[in-house]
Amino acid sequence: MHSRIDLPIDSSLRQSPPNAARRPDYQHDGYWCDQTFGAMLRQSASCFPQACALVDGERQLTYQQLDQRVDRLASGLAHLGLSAGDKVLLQLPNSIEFVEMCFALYRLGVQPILALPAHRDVELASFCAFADVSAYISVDQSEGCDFEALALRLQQRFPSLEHVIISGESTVFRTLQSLYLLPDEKHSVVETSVTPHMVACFQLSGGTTGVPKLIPRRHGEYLYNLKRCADICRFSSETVYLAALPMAHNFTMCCPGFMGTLYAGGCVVIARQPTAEHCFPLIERYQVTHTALVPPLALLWMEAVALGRNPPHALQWLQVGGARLSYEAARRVMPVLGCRLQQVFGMAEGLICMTRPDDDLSRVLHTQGRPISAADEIRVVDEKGQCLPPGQVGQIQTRGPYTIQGYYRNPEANASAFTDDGFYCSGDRIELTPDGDVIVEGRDKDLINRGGEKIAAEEVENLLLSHPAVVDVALVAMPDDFLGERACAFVLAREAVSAAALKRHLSQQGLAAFKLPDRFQFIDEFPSTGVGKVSRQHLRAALQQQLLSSLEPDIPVSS
Ligand code: OOB
Repeated sequence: MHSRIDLPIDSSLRQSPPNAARRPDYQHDGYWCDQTFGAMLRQSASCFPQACALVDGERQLTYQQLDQRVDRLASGLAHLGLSAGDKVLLQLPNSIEFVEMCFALYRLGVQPILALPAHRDVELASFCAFADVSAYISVDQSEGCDFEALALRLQQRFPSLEHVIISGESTVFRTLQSLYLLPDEKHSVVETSVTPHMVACFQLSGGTTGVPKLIPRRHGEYLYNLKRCADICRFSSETVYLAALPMAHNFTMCCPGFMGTLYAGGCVVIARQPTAEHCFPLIERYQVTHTALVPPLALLWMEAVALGRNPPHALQWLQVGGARLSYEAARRVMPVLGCRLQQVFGMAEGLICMTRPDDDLSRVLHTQGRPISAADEIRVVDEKGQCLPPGQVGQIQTRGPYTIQGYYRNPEANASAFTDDGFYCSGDRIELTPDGDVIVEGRDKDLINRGGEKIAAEEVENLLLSHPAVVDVALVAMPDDFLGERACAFVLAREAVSAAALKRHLSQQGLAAFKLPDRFQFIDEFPSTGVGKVSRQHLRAALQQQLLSSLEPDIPVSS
């Protein structure tokens, strides 16, 4: 078996006042793993050579095959001239190619910027503007997008983009598949000088607003992150993990994700789509034990069962994170999907909190768990930066062994997102329970300020979700000349329901009148971020657009 790092688990959170001691030396204190991702795969391949590592459609690879193919690919990439320290833009859909490419780049010390399949010119160009990117690795076509044309546009704007590597067919660019095909004598075992302290990859900041920023993650700390998650989630060689969300995302990659599964010797089943239609049959066929979803998808999976689809029987654990899972939705997971729920509050910048397998139900339904490391520090502060006691809601500040100290080449963002003593301020509003569990109340921007009266989107959303006709809902602020902001509820309904009926439902439950949404808008689908979270930014923009084109001075309640 793998050697595990022996560190205290679950000891109570360290609370420290602002501007306290210097940042601890996590490397010196033994938190970081003395290993690289390339070595981690090598170790798994030697422990479980014939076990199935990856399933992608009808293709399957053992650990030994994966390890060897990664070496071949690394050698092909080295032959192109890519070497340690180079940065590449990696944008592949969930596939064996994605996993192999990650490991090949990690082995070479080439640092991928982990773009999501949904990113387009705006995001990709901004990544190229922040880093000297020497290659773009993508697919030919996907979801109606011509990525070769996109690659040409990027190359015109960014001369450093020397190579484009396309998975699939290409007459213009080198194909990814051709990189495995060097004649044997040209393949050399790539000797790597990669150390645990080096940057492995760039994750992307993933809030629901703004263009993503680059987050440097190092081999040693990122491995520590995934091993702690894998240990807490009890991943083993028996684990079958379904990668349903984009594999480039921190949640699916390392919390514990597919990397945690490969560390533990389990099997990763790759889903091309996160829908119930696609995933339920995969879960049954491969006896998937674990998967991870964002709340809107968890709701759609439950809706699929409510509409008559058989629940995915093999599934033992569903991790839900990335956005607030309402209590109403959380309590339905077990009865509807037949599996246990684990709530995860995480961020690409570092801090991961999760409920534990042994937690009682109330803790799992009401909280987003506690940090994965004994060295994680969380403090909750008010607008003036003063620490608040447990039980009070404020802004989270966090510091720890795998939480970054700054974005890559972004002094402006760093000035506002990090404190002098190295704590990261994510903009989330949380409460800490006396037991050290985190309850996420929302983001700063989710608080609607209606003429001075504050409405927490979460509270109203929760009540709306308890209406039988409502599948999902998002409450966002709309600008208003008189009150500053008013509230608009976007509703995905499973059957016809009027705005008046929903308002009545809210009033009957005793919601203060000022918190009743000023407008209801029924929609068929929520705009989503790259990983499938509801994009409040898009909802706000849509409202803005409607308001600008509306001639009515006041805002009607649509029904
Ligand atoms: C995960 O990472 P990111 O970087 O895409 O997004 C981070 C942000 C957090 O700052 C918070 O605003 C929100 O997403 N968030 C949650 C949440 N988990 C994340 N908000 C409420 N409840 C939760 N459970 O989203 C991510 C990374 C690793 C694991 C899980 C999620």
